[in-house]
Amino acid sequence: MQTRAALAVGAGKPLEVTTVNLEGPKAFEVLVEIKATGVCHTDEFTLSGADPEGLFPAILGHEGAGVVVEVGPGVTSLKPGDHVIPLYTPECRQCEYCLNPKTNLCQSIRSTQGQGLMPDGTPRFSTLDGDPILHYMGTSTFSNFTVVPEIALAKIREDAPFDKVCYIGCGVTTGIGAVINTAKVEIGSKAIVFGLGGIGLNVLQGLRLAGADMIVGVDLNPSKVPMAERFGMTHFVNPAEVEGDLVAYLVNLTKGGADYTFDATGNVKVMRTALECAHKGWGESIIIGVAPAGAEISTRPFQLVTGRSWRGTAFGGARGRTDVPKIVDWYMDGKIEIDPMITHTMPLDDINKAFDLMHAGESIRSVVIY
Ligand code: NAD
Ligand code: DAO
Ligand code: ZN
Repeated sequence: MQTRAALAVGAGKPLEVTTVNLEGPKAFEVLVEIKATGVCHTDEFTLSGADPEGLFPAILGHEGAGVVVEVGPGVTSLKPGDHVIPLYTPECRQCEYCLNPKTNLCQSIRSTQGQGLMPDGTPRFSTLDGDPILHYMGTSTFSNFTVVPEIALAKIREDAPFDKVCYIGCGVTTGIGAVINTAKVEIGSKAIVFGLGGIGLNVLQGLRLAGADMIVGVDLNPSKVPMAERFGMTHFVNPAEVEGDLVAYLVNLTKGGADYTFDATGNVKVMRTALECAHKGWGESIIIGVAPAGAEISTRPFQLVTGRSWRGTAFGGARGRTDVPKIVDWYMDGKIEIDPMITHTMPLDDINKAFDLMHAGESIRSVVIY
């Protein structure tokens, strides 16, 4: 078949909205009509050329929602008409990783996914001239139709609006999951969230859901405050306005340090601050932000000797086929909010505007509606 898609032709170049060829699903694969997709910083990271693993030409996009059109041989868990969210972290339920309750990093299709290929080692997309086009994060949601492995699709309820729940495909699950699955925050905790963007806001609402008492937000941009308060922030700190040492200020504010801190900036200096303002003896600091290629974190080892721990999380520690449908239910039941964070929507033809809005700091999430 043919489908409209936004093609990433090379690093630093705008996406080209065009028609491409798409082969049907092979064994254990599913053809999905994408109805809506968020545009995330990770797409921008790859498109900009900053991602050392970025491959071109490719169809980017990893935050989508849509409907199953056709299933390949051997597919048993999905049928045409099912509503789904593609998962860049699959859940095969069989590999060594899936069988270990300590991780969500299913490895069963990791190597081909990283090469922009389907699990059989070939792409399904090609140009109208027949040249191969690579997949991205196993999802390629910047195409109206895409082929995804069965193990990388979460089946969701049919009354959930695609243009909102697509955000659960990355940002919502990453932020809330970091609190619930990774940190396992207890009722009454004190927490500090560094970075109040699309991920940090979801950490805030995860903390509110978990019953944290004190939720401190830290951001250099004070325009983030109204939205952050709406999502549960109880105190705001702008590092640019703190005189003296930021760690000492935050330790004082939290009366000894926070039980949990979260980095949602991707800045390694911020990650150090986050670790060091966690409470002596038990404080945990969770790294969510993805740092630039080659960047390294550092602290004095005594920070860890004295009981702080440093951890990280991918996709909020969520096992997508199991957890994503539950998060969709939380949204539909009013336990979490998504709508205010979707600040802009646009048709596929205007997808480059989503990147412009992101660069200008004007959007939290832009969503392309097909
Ligand atoms: P964003 O740009 O929307 O938000 C980042 C926020 O950090 C902004 O509000 C900015 O003002 C603030 N900030 C920047 N430097 C700061 C500093 N020195 N001190 C305090 N605040 C500062 O980005 P986002 O979409 O929220 O993503 C945040 C990070 O999470 C990115 O690095 C992204 O790649 C990463 N991410 C990780 C995962 C995962 O699974 N681990 C998933 C998605 C995104
Ligand atoms: O299993 O080795 C692996 C790779 C897991 C990838 C996890 C990616 C998490 C962060 C990327 C940002 C997602 C939008
Ligand atoms: Zn697995």
